[in-house]
Amino acid sequence: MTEHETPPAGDGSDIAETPTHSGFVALIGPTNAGKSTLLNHLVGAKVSIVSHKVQTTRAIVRGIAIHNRTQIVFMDTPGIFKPRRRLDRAMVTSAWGGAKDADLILLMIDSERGLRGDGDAILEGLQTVQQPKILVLNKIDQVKREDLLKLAAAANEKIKFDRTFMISATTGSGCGDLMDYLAETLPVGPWFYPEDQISDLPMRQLAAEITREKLFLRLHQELPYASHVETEKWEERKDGSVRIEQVIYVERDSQKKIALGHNGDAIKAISMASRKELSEMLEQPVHLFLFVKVRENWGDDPARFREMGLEFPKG
Ligand SMILES: Nc1nc2c(ncn2[C@@H]2O[C@H](COP(=O)(O)OP(=O)(O)OP(=O)(O)O)[C@@H](O)[C@H]2O)c(=O)[nH]1
Ligand SMILES: [Mg+2]
Repeated sequence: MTEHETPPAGDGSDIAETPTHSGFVALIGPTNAGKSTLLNHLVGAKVSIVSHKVQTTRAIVRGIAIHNRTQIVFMDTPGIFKPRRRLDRAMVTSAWGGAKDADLILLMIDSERGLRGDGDAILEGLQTVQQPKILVLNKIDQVKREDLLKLAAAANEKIKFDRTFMISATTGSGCGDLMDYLAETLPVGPWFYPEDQISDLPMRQLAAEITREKLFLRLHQELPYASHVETEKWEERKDGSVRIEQVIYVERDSQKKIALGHNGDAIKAISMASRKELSEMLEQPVHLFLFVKVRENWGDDPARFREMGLEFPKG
């Protein structure tokens, strides 16, 4: 552990005496609790996609923030729920895997929803997890204070949390205290990433995620869950623009029709929204080409799981 006592190389200024701190914080919780919203808020940029629908995040996304002298690597995980499909199982396994790799576990609960649904089962699952745990009650803009206190007491009865925070990931209320606590609590050690890095997601993958977010926002019922987006081509052009080609995989021809929409309306709207966000993010003009392909068994294809950064569950 000696390397944990040296400040990072090149840090020979007057503050070199103050040791740096660093560590991994896993954001876990039921789906739709607001984990990705919090990650983006704390990192100060969009690194993980957000939607009002459940099961938006599919694999672990790391977002990196610096607070005082501490580099905090947040691991946004897929929400934990009762899995049905192979993809569901891979998502839930990845979430618990994220918890195992962390220095500290942040359990996020939607205060409006409380422990109903998957909350109770997650608290039970956490009992065998060794790392220090904190409870974060989110969406406090939606509930009464007395209900929050009751919820905090009920959760703390089941698990020994080191601290409980009450926040709103959308307004930022309570997030400063949370960051102060994390910065103080994570161990002394060198930073894991360069100072200006905010995510470990390759740009091609983030671009595919941005399109998937637009698809989640625009399409309904089973379609978002039956689809998957990959970036196939990324071509920087001499004029400073970039040409990006992406494929939206769906499972059936009927879904392809819905994804395209009447006269191509749906795909046009998805493409426009995604292109707008991508060009803002990349700070360059983007030519985005979306293709919808039917691939009946993409949900059982190991290559698709690899592309998403998920282990392929056998059987
Ligand atoms: N009112 C309110 N809404 C919030 C807050 N935080 C998040 N939301 C909303 O909750 C919904 C779900 O947010 P996400 O960040 O996608 O939730 P998640 O936990 O990452 O969900 P999964 O990836 O599906 O597990 C979105 O519509 C957010 O805008 C909050 O503090 N207050
Ligand atoms: Mg999420």
